[in-house]
Amino acid sequence: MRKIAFLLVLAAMLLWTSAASAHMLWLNLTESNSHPPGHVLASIGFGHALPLDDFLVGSHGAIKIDKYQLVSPDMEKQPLGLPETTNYPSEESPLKASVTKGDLGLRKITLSGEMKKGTYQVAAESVPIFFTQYLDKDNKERMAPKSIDQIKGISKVLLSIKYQAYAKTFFSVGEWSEPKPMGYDLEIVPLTDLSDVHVGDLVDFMVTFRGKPVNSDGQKIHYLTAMSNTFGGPDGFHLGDMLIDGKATYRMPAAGQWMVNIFYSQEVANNPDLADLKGRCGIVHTAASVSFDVNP
Ligand SMILES: [Cu+2]
Repeated sequence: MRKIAFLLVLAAMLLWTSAASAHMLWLNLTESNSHPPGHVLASIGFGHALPLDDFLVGSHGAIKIDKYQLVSPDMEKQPLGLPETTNYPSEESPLKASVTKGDLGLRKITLSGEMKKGTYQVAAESVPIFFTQYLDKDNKERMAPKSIDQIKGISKVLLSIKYQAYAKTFFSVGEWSEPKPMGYDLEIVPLTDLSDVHVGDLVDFMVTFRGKPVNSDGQKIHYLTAMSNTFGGPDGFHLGDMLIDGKATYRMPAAGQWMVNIFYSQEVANNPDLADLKGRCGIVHTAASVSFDVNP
């Protein structure tokens, strides 16, 4: 039953009318230095509004986390434990509001003097999902959370999608070092020290798909968007920079938590880079985000 509910919200989520209605996946990080050597708290954000919007499985969208990790400057990985996606029943209250328990991957990472200096990444990636809408042998419309090659008796494929999302955030111990790519299909790497960004500073990002810089050309324009809970977010808009040779730049206009995000969609047909997905799906939707703080 839970699986069916998950699939229904997934189907709803995939019927995006625009990227603005799509749910984003991101990571939150707060640093606490009151008790040296300090700690950080990490959590997973999902939905539309920073820092926390909704649970990972809800009535408006759903995502399953595959990996949630702390990564050292030299790419040693420590699993943080997957968030529970149990759908706890809502408790009705006499206040006419219902209360639901949940888990957004809240983790405390206590620092120590023996840690390697440099930039640590907190990274999450979703379970890749296939979704196919098709006509069966009797021309009846059906949906399945599978790739085309896993379904028997298709007479016509109406829509077939692969979807995956990646999210990263960073903190530095001692000093910032340029974070290495995680090796994700869609990867955003900051080219600027994100541990000390102030209003008015320029920040640069490199965006790659399967290792190649994402470019805008005569066929397609790709944007990296940026939004904050202090700028754009509350009014429902974001800043956007067109990706040229993978690069996007912003001059940060306000202090607060910021998230850069990209939704990257490609057709599998005639794309030699996606040859491994041929016969499995028609469209690949991939999302990636990086979140960071801007100081006044
Ligand atoms: Cu929503």
